Amino acid sequence: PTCRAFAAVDLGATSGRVIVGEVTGGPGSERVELTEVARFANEPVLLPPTRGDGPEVLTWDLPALWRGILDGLRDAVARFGRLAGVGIDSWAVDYGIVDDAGRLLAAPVCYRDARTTPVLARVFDRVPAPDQYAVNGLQVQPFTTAFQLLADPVVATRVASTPTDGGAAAPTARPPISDATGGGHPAGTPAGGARVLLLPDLLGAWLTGVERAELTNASTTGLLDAATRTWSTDLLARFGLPSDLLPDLVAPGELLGAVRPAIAARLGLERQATLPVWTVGSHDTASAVVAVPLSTPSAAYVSCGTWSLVGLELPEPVLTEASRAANVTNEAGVDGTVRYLKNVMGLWVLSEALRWYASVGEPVQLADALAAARAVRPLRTVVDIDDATLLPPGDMPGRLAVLARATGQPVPSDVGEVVRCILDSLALAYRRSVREVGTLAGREVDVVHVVGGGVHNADLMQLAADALGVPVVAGPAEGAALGNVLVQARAAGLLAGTLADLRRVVERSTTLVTFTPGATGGAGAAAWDDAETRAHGGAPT
Ligand code: LFR
Repeated sequence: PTCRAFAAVDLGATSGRVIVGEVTGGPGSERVELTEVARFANEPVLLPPTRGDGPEVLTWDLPALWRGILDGLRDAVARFGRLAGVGIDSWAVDYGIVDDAGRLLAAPVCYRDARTTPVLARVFDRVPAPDQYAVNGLQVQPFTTAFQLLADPVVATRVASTPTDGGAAAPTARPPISDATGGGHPAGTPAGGARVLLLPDLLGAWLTGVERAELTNASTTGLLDAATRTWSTDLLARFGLPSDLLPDLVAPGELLGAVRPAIAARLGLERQATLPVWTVGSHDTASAVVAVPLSTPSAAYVSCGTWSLVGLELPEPVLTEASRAANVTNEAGVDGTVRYLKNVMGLWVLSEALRWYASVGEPVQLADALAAARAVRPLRTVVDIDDATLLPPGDMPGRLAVLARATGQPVPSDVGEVVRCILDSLALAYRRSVREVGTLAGREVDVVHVVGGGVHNADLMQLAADALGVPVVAGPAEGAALGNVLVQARAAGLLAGTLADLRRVVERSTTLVTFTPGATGGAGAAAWDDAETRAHGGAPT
């Protein structure tokens, strides 16, 4: 019989998972059944310098992730006997650098590290933001891959050792934006032929020996042309980055390669000759959007996890000045679609607040924190949850207090008040963002679908419906893993059709829950309008 089980490796900022999706049912009635085979922690590690008093660097523990992936795949093989494929997705923008021989040169740095701060001051002088957006259509975030590359000493060495790069980026003519060249590698040393691989591409290359840049994640680098979906040689040159720094692009839904024999042996693959690795939407948000069971032509979505990605699926990018000014991003989706969305700071603020309470000796369970929040007056204190101070790890209650004071509102002091402030402020940001993307794309949003772990948070789902004033349809929770499996299964020939067809499979495979505005007597439109004013420091009404 045909093997119908696909392993999705889905890496999030707090945990990694290996989830097997089995395709069941015949043509027109297929379903995908997910089984979580392995879950492992993803804990960034601060690495100190060996000399001087420079800052510590926040890095990803890639060896731990790799071990978790291999162990998880081995368990998947043991449990399901055979696998029809593997696909990898993770958060975006972060990368590893490999040398000429493909060896990893340094621990990948976490996007929440502050290393790009000095670069950001210069990069927009060199390449003005409107020029960047006209080509890449990308939101400005301090962690965009291009900015990280300009802050990366290994890349600086590579740039210095590249004699000319089409003229425009010749180091003598244009001093690099980066000032990170202090590493002291002479030109031509290992960094000379270094290549940058986004994390899922790096892991895929470890599995198969094939180096590619998957398109959806490549669109978060700042170096992809949003219209042509090819690397922008123009932006690479203007940033002073060598044009051969990045591998060739590959679309989602292709065969990347077969798992190498040495690794296959470690996975216990005795019962099959080869294990294919398929390209998927390797940006987790791209895979999650595949699994959004969009129910109307004007439906919006929220991919609700560490981040909340709030937006629309569009056929073409929106590259207008108004769109740039609103910092809406045009990221590449599966099947040529555009993920037109805003990054809302997300459940990170909640999980980091709870981590903070635990670290100061006041641990609190999520369920208890949510119960305490329920008892607090709605919209008591609302902040701009996207404030840049909330990006790095640290004291979330303290930072929320600063924002509350700055906007003349009561300071959230106990756990209930802090969590209430976070949930209300998230819902408020969903409202703001859905309106913004709808207006800029010319769509009147009539329903909002939520996928990702956040769908388990019924308090947040009801608040979102109240704030948005339209129904919120919650599910599936494992959006990224399901989207990952769907694209693999189609590539392998077990499913067919367009994204709309794949989304019918999602509907058949999941129980969706609808939250109706006002169903539990929550705040109405006027109260949310007032909250919006207060969050931005306007006088309370
Ligand atoms: C969500 C996500 C977002 C991206 C952020 C950083 O997990 O991938 O889409 O902006 O993480 O990579």
